[in-house]
Amino acid sequence: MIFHSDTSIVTIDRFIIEQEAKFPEATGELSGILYDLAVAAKMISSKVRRAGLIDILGAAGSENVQGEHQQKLDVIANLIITKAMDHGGRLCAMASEEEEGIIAIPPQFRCGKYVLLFDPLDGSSNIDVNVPVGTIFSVLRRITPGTGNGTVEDMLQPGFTQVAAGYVIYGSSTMMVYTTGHGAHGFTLDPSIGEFLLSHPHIRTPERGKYLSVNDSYERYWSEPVRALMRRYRGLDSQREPMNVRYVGSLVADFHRNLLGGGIFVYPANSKNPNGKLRLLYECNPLAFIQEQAGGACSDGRQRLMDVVPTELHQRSPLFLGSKADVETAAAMLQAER
Ligand code: AHM
Ligand code: MG
Repeated sequence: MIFHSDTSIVTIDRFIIEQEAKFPEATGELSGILYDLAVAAKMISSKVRRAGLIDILGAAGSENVQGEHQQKLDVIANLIITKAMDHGGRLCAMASEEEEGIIAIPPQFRCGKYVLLFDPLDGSSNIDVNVPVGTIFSVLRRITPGTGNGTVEDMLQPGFTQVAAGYVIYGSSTMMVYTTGHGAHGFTLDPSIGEFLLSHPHIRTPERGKYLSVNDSYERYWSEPVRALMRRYRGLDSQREPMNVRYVGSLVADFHRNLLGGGIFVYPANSKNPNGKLRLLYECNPLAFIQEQAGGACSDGRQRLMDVVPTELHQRSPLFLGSKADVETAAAMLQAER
C-alpha cells in the first residue's frame, strides 16, 4: 500500500482527482467515468466473490422454479456496468462484447462527449472452476458532431486515440489498473473498507520477458512463421533463453502476470480463425494502451496494434502483447508472412 508523506492512504478517487488537477483544462468528466467504473468493478467483484455460492443456489433453485431467474455472471456484469455508466451525463454511447449493437444512453439522461467500450467479464467460462476473470474497458472521445447519442462511427477509432483504458482482475485480490496516457497505475481493493487503494503506481514491464502465454493446441493450424516464432520463444532454435510457458486461458490473468513479470501473450491468426479470437475494441486495444504505457508493446503481427483502423464493432485481431523486445521479435519473424 502506498502512503503519502502525510501518511494518508491514496484512494483511487484521490489519485484520479490529483491526476486531473495537473491538467487545468480538464472538466472532470473523464475522472467521473473512471470513478464510476471503479464503483461498477466493486459491484462485479462482490458478485464474482460469491460465484460458487450463486452457482449452488442456482442449481438448487432450478429444481423449484426460481432457477429460471438466475442470470449468468457475464450478463449480470454487463448490466452492472451499463447501469453504473448510463446516467452520469459523461457518455454518449456504450458498446459491450456481450451485445450486438451499441448501447444508447436512455432518453431521460444527458449525453456527454465520451464513448465507453467494454468486455464486462472476460474469461467467464473460467468462473465455474474458480479461475481469475476480468473486466476490460476503453474510453474514446466522440468524433461525430452534436450532443445526442453517439454512433458506431465514434467507436471505430484506432487504439491510439483512446483517452483512457484499463482492466479489473478478480484474482486472489481484486485489482484495477488504468491509464489515461500518463503511466499505468494499479489499485488493490481493500475489502475491509470497500475501496481501491493505490498499490502499483507507474507500472513498468521488463524490457524482455520470462513468460510465454499461448494456447499451443492450435499449433497444427498455425502458419510456418508463427511456428518458428514459438520455437524461438521456447529457445528451441538456440537464439534465446527459453521462456516459461504460462497459460491461464483468461486474458486479464495472463496479461496481468506478464505485465508485472515480463513476457508476451500471443493469440495468432490460424487457418481456422484468420483473425484470431480476441476482439480489437474490447480486449486488444485497451490492453495494448496499458502495455505501451508500462514500456511494453503490442502488434497484430503486421503493425502496431493501436494503429489499426477498425471497421467493425466486434472485429477480431491477432494479438502479440508484451515486453518490447519479445514483441519486436514477433514483428521481425512474421515479416515473412506479409
Ligand atoms: P471470452 O471473451 O469469450 O471470455 O473469450 C476470451 C478468452 C480470453 O480471456 C482468453 O485469453 C481466450 O479467450 C482463451 O481462448 P482459447 O481457449 O482459444 O485459448
Ligand atoms: Mg472477452
